[in-house]
Amino acid sequence: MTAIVDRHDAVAVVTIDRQEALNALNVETLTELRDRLRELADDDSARVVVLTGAGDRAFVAGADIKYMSGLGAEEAKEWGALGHEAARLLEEMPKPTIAAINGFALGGGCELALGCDLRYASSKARLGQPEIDLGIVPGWGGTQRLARVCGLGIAKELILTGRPVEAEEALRVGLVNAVADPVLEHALEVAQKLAAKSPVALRVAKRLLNLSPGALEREADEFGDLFASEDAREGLTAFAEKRPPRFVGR
Ligand code: DAK
Repeated sequence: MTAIVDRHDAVAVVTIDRQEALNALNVETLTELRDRLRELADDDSARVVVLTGAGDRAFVAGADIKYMSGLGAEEAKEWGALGHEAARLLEEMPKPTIAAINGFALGGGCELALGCDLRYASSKARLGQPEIDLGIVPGWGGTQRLARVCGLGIAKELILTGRPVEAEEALRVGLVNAVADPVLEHALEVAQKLAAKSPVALRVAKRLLNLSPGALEREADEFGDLFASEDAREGLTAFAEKRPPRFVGR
């Protein structure tokens, strides 16, 4: 099991545990995560959901690049849909969701955190959307949610350059709500406070706050198409081969 649920009274903590790959998401882990989130969305006894990573190095270091390097355009769309569903469940389930970011939150990891209603980071956390350096783009809602959370200017800088940010900068640009150590303890404190509020009012508040025109489907489509490019193949392969990518522009 790589997506584990623990209960703390009415708070459910979901821990992604694939530490040998810094909790990067392969199909098995992402499917388990999606299934646990589906269950928690329908479970009235879980009033708040906290998402975190196992160990002290990573929240989620992204989608599994080695797995993705073998994907064709159609498979990439399916893979994209799975990640989109997980992020959408975090964003839309009728109860608050909190990311306790205990280390690297890169690529798909940052996108899962962006799906959550609240984000808290440990002082060692590093967040970012480095997909551009792999010849691809954020594909699990990052282009839309990062802009919504931090503003278009910050989102463009972070997505176009791929530059990761440390916890303090993440706080300054509004990417996280607070920096706290130990971060899970802080997230649990907030979660317990939310669990004591009216679930009905929380559900409605969350639904209203989320009202906005969506362009997420477009992102999913374009991401899949990008997988047919030589540059995506090169960027993803170069990571596995531990060498800098040589992009050719097609
Ligand atoms: N995937 C696979 N393995 C990973 C990984 C990842 N994202 N991140 C780390 N690992 C593995 C490393 O390969 C290494 O395994 P071994 O080589 O020892 O077997 C192990 O975890 C420890 O990592 P390092 O040795 O690299 O540790 P360091 O402290 O030196 O560096 C690091 C830590 C986080 C800076 C580095 O590992 C790194 O740069 N990792 C990659 C981060 C990244 O680029 N993440 C974004 C991935 S792209 C889609 C939509 C969205 C996406 C995909 C599809 N569709 C719509 C289809 C999302 C894309 C992404 O998330």
